[in-house]
Amino acid sequence: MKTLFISDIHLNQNNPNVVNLFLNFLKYQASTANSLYILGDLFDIWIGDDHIDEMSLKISKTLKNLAIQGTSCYFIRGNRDFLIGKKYTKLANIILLPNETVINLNGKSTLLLHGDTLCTHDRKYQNFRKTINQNWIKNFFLKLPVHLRIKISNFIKKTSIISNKNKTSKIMDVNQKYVLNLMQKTKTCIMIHGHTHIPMIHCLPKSHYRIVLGTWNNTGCVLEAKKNLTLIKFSKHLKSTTLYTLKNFKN
Ligand SMILES: [Mn+2]
Repeated sequence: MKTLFISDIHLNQNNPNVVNLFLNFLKYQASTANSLYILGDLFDIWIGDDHIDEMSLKISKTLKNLAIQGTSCYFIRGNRDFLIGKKYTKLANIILLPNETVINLNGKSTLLLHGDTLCTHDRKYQNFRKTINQNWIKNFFLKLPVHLRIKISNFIKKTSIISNKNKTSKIMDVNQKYVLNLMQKTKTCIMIHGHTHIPMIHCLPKSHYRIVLGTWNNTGCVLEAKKNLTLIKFSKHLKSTTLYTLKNFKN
């Protein structure tokens, strides 16, 4: 029994190296697992299911093959691809999960989420998130012509990059207190998320763990759950390096 977790692949047709790295990962690594969980920001930008370009179509076909071959694939939306809808998830044969999902991972109650909602120190971002996640705004945006949606998305991305440059890493990181409260509220002892892009297994009090998945660029990052939990980095030839291991987490 093997379960894999990834996030923040940020697929973009202008970055074919990451696209190929991901396609290879699906074909040769993910296919050996029982389940694959993608915890958001699979795509760098998503402007609606009515605009499926060549790259996202290819990704959907490979994901669909994976499901046909027996690996169940689950998806939680990220802050970049929060507009992915039922049309695309159906096309790719991936199961869309709620933003916060609790699963049983080898007997441990585990909370899965993208991670942006944990960064509560960043008030400006949280307010922005709240605004754009309102249904009427999403529906309004999705009705705009494609070229306008691309323009707006690129503008938001550019503005956020500039604004993040002025924020300290503490502001952009997760709020520890919020994390512990959320784990208590959801009765979970493991939390797995992405978004902050720095892979790590954080040990929290009372044998609780927060696992952060890494972002993809020249290398990919995956959390493999078997008897141990292993955070792995791998290159395009799928040569892998173990970053961190949590041994016998079953006990
Ligand atoms: Mn993100």
